[in-house]
Amino acid sequence: SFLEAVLDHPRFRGDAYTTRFIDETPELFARQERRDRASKLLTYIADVSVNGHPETRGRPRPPAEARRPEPPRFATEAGRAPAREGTRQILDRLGPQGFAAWMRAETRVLVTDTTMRDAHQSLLATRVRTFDIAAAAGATATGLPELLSLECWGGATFDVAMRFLTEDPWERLALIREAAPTLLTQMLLRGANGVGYTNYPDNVVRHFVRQAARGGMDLFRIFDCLNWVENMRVAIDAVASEGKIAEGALCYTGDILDPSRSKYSLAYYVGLARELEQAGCHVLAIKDMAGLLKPAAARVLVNALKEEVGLPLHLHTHDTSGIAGATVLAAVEAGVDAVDAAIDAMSGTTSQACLGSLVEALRHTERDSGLDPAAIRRLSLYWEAVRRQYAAFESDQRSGASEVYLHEMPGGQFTNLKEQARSLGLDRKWDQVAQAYRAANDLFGDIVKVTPSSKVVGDMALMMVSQGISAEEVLSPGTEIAFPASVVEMMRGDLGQPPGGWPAEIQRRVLKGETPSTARPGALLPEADLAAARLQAEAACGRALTEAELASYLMYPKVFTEFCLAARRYGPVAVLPTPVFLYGMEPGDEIVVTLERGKVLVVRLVARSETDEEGQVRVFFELNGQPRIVTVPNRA
Ligand code: BTN
Ligand code: 3PY
Ligand code: ZN
Repeated sequence: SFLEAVLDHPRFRGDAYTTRFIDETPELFARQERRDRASKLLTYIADVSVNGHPETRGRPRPPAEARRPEPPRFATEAGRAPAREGTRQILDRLGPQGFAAWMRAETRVLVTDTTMRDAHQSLLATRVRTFDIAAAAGATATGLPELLSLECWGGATFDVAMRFLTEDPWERLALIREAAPTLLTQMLLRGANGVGYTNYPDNVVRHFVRQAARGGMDLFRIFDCLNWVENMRVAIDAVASEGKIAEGALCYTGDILDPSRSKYSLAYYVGLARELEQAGCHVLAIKDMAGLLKPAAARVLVNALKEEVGLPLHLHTHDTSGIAGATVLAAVEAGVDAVDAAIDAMSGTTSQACLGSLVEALRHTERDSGLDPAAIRRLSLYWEAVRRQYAAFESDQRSGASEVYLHEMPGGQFTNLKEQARSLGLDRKWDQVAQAYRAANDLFGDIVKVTPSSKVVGDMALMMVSQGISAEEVLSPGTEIAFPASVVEMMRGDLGQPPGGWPAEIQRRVLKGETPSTARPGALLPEADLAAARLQAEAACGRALTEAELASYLMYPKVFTEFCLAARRYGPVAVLPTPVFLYGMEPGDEIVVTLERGKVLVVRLVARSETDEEGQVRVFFELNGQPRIVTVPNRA
């Protein structure tokens, strides 16, 4: 045992024992730490094997004969040497401004692979785990060395990792960074909302950006959910001062070719792009989060932005309507510098356009991406097998949906809201929810809908349908309405200002006499006291925290604290293969778990007992050949 090892240690048995014993014999304590981690993981495996995982209960299961995902090995098998210089090295060499000039000078179209962030956020409720992402990162970097970037972090992945996957987003970033040293990493940052759903104090945003940059993030796509540049400046400046790439995004809504949607005209977007350039962005993104940009409009928009703005242009769109491939190709013809796509098996519908098909479509043309279609196919086989393991999180959206032009829901929200409507018993009223979503948008004055403003519109739509309230009734003085809290906050000015301000009538109805603010919320919020927050967080978690962990706590105090406590109980569950994490093991199953490089556990589940009178189940394991018994409650 640990104690015996300590007592037997020559330093302890001799008289040389001092209080520095722990510091001077770290190997003993490291071994104990590993033993603790192994015991905790056995507890987790026993628990999930007996009780299942709360996230998959009652959901479809992957087929029993599912193939184990194996990332392709390019360097050894295909004779491709790992690239020595990729976009990461170009950024290090040239800095962000030089990098932007390099982007503009490239003839080929540059491509971002969104598989590790937006694709699974939009298709699988953001549930893809570090285990599967980190295993793909190295293979993607070697198989597709010509990529511009890996979008792999931020957006909803940050809180979902802690909240539902019991894993640390910072650890994910570190593993990706290590596995893909030649490619730019890319994240989605919601401006003053950071990776959360509400405006944070300026120093919280700055602290977060600094930790992300130091943790290996290179390219920050920054947007504001109302296209209010004022609310993006703190984030843009923070990224620039870390020497990283600030990509300012204009969120595309409406239809520039539709004269009746004049609020979101070509002139509006060109003006916004100029503001972003003035604000110091290095790259400009068209962020078409709902997939509303039609091919003809893409041609016009890209032409105008390339003409009027000096920044390289990066297009992001979604395939919700089924037409994203045409939009991307139109943008490429019009001279867009970079585009987003997802590996084939993770593309289509609410996700991005299909990477392999776009690469093929541009092959042997002037703007050939240089990416290898065979490598994409092999990576896609990996992702196909990964995706199958997440069957519990698939939506029932199997086809293109032109209804998106009606409601304009972002890719990540569409299937999510459908699920939410189902849980409220409104599944047969989906069409009404879609109509109400549009009506709510119009009540708010026709706004950009993207996290978190899209959530507010969704809350309002669900309220209208579940209570049977029409748009006319919302505005009628005769109806007393309890508006969702998120609606009250938005009308108060807590998310910032939309172009032209909030419509006075709905604002009055919602605020019931309270005075709204037009100030930048970050200018009103007091700076967070970081030292005090650290003390609080460390007391709640019972251990010292890194600066990055403090950044998690500042944005998500409750979620982070619960994650810390769950991790203390269950150990580093991120190292478990996904089927084991989600469903546990059956008697006879054996897995090999890598705790850290060179530290491997062989775990065999031998048998489990019946539930005893106390409601406990004993689970019999072999851990590296040694018998271990874990007792867990049967909660069923
Ligand atoms: C957390 O508290 O954040 C994580 C909760 C994990 C609960 C585990 S998952 C496997 C097992 N089955 C349950 O129903 N609960 C535990
Ligand atoms: C997010 O904010 O997570 C988004 O994906 C917005 O499109
Ligand atoms: Zn998106």
